[in-house]
Amino acid sequence: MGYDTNNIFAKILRNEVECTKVLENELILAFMDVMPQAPGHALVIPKFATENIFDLPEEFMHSLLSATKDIAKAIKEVYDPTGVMILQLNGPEAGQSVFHLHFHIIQRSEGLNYKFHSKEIAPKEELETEAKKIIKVLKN
Ligand code: DGP
Repeated sequence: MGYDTNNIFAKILRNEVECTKVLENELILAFMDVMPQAPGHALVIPKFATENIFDLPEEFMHSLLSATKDIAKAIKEVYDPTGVMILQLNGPEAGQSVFHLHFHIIQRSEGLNYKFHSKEIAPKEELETEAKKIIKVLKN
């Protein structure tokens, strides 16, 4: 089974489904996870149709990792967590649920009310509030 062009992130890339963007260039898009495990939970995806990291062309690697690092740094600055987790899942057995390659960036701190993976949809206003904080730091 190949890449499903109707997966939700493909629809986001085609502007058929809304998302709360934090960063975009010609190679990548970063936006808030609609089911955040912690405030500021962001996703970075390549503008290339691939389910997983194995089929990603080299030319996307730098942008993808660079954007992931910039957002991780912004999350560190905004929330001052003791840790930042970067997750990338390949295949259902690894827990992947959306089959377009993505990196999760999630703050971690002891005592933080950390939610389960893909469980609870956050209100749009909440995602926008957190996105604004991250965008402000990214722009500095
Ligand atoms: P994974 O299990 O690594 O494939 O995680 C997919 C993530 O995508 C999960 O944390 C929830 C998030 N997600 C699912 N549907 C949508 C959506 O429509 N919009 C956004 N922004 N995130 C989504």
